[in-house]
Amino acid sequence: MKKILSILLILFNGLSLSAVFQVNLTVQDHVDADPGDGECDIPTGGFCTLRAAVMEANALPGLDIIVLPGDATIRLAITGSGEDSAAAGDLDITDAVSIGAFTEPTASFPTIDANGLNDRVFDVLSGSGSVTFVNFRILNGSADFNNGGAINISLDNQVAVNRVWFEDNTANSGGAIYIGPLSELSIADSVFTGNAAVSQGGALSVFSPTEIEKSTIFDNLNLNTEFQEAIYVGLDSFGPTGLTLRNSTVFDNGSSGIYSEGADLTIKNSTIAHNADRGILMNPGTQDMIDLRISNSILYFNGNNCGTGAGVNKITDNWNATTGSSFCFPGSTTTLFDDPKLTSLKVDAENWHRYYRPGFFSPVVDSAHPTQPGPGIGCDKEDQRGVVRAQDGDGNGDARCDRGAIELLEDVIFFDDLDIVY
Ligand SMILES: [Ca+2]
Ligand SMILES: [Ca+2]
Ligand SMILES: [Ca+2]
Ligand SMILES: [Ca+2]
Repeated sequence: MKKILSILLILFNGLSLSAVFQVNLTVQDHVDADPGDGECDIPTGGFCTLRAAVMEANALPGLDIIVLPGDATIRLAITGSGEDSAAAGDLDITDAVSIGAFTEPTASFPTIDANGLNDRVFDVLSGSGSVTFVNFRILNGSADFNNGGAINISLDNQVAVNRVWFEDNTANSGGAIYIGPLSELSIADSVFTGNAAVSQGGALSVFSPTEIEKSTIFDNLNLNTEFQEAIYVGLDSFGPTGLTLRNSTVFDNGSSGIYSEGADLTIKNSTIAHNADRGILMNPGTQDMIDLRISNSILYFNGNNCGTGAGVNKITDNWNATTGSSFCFPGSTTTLFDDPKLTSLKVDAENWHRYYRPGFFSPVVDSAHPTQPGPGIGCDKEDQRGVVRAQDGDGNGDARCDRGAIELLEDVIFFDDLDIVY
């Protein structure tokens, strides 16, 4: 939060061209009366809706800031898909913008509800530049014959998603988010649940370099009859692609967790569990060779934890742990077990993240790569919840990172869970 506040202050103080629009009407959906006059105001009453704010921010050159009110449900209701000026259907973004409830606590995050819009929520059109979404929820976006139910990202954009909850969004590809070629996407501290896609990526479909960290991805659906996955990572002939996943939990998706078709995967300190079919599936497609780099991670109780076709270079002798076979994780540092001794599903105090925490006697505690937190093969400095790594979870006086998304706290060892059977 401090980081977001300081970024805001820099924006307020440093960029005189930035306009700040405070949304103050949420129960109705209206256009801006005069985009480009510097005022976010609807035709009558002098109010500012989210739609009017987006139209005004598009019309003003340069980065603008749209502040959403806390404890509000913003209802989008002006229908008309295929329109590209944010006046109808989805909110088209054509210029750099930051949108969010920047200073609100989690319990007061606003919800953008697209039920009744019959369109996706945000369409980041080509060349918008830097676009940031912070601190809110997106529900019920639908791009049923198109891509990206909540957010669609076209060429030449750098999109950051920070602490956003995506639920019940649907699309042909990328139920919540679709990113096409030649852009960048970074997602942090976010949750994807209940999203669905017809062809690819119940939660996300990515065709540009994408980083996901400290996020929860569960109960997303994919309705095709072939490979069905929560996160689809695709190949694009115009530019780089690939997915990096760190300190995140991917579970209970129907039916697989992550499917890469021709793109590299880098997975670090993540937990991939209870997905009905595969945890990870990789296929080089038209590529000669793609890389699977996975370290300090746990894959367990998926229908099949990990499968790859020929042509996948497994850079995996890196302190992973898995049930069943070590097919994807050859190497002496892989731990095979029948049961990782993690807790049943936990919900954090803010009802935001879900995760499986190691029990005190779990083999994943203090057993990640011995390098201290930092770049390279070692763990990151914080786990999925923001808990500082490394903690001395096994109480032997030597603090070392745990495998998986969650670091066992030193001071909870006396509260080990009754649901773990040793
Ligand atoms: Ca205006
Ligand atoms: Ca602008
Ligand atoms: Ca539109
Ligand atoms: Ca530890």
